[in-house]
Amino acid sequence: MERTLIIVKPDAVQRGLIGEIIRRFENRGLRIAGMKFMQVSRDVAARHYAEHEGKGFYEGLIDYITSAPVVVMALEGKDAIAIARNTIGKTKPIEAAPGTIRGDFGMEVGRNLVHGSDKPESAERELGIFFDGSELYDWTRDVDPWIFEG
Ligand code: D4T
Repeated sequence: MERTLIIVKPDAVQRGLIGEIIRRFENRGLRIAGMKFMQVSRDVAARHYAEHEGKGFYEGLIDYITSAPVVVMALEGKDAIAIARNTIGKTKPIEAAPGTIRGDFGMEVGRNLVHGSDKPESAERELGIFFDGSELYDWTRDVDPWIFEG
């Protein structure tokens, strides 16, 4: 089982899309291991987006992610990182396929609704930024054998 860090970004929260976005991940089969509603501080945003520091879009990115509350989630499942990424769609909504979150609700890269970790090392690092170990739960669902082969 793999875990990934998902952020329902400020634009999605403002647009009333929290439920719609969680529904898509739940429908896919991903299991929620942790979830909270919070406002991201500039310090936390800088840690999360450290790899982009110095890029032209960096300041706008920090302004955007700190502009209003977000929902952060730890989702788990086999290949959870890749599964979540293709549920979200390509970074630029113009390239995102219809049926993906960004392909169905997004127009601009700077308002792309959702974040999902891109690889296992990123997931581990990002989960550590947003969650204490005690906020992540090991549990199973009765339906899991009907979603995961074993
Ligand atoms: P996030 O991290 O928000 O899930 O986006 P991605 O993982 O899909 O894409 P990323 O790390 O390459 O970009 C992080 C963040 O920066 C914004 N961005 C990116 C932007 O405003 N302009 C750009 O040209 C790029 C590449 C959008 C997502």
